[in-house]
Amino acid sequence: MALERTFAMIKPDAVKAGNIGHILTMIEKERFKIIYLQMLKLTEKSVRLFYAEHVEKPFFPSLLEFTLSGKVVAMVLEKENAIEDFRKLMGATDPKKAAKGTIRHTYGTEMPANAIHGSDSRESAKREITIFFGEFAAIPSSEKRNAKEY
Ligand code: DGI
Repeated sequence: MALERTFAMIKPDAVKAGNIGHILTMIEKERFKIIYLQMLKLTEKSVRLFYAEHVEKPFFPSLLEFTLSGKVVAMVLEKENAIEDFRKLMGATDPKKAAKGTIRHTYGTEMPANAIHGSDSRESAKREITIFFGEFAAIPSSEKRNAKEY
């Protein structure tokens, strides 16, 4: 199976609770390679772009406030089948419904504070990686002649 990249983001609830290290450990234990990583505070404009599909939803104001409430850790992860495997490692959107052993079950609390984001398709992975790290970052190492990213 081909290498694939996904976009992941540790959300402000997990950053504030001191769980960056624990979450990175779970990610690395599952053999995802961290290709890019940046800690930053989002702006309202970037949240509206990132969550474009949700801006009209009733929960968007609370999602916006939550996402702006502190720093996040944005990452590009690489692995075979990365997108689907990372969704499994995250667990269901609502931490109360997420399976045991998943990141959201372990570190999420109550919606929208679910600790982690992960792209839900190839198309969204490319879009989200490009927003944070540029188009080059979305291309897997196996498709690059000179992969010097890690
Ligand atoms: O891809 P996911 O993060 O699992 O889920 P999503 O793309 O449907 O929603 C994006 C985020 O918006 C999600 O991580 C938490 C928040 N959210 C989604 N549905 C609800 C919600 N927040 C509240 N308060 N209520 C919702 O129904």
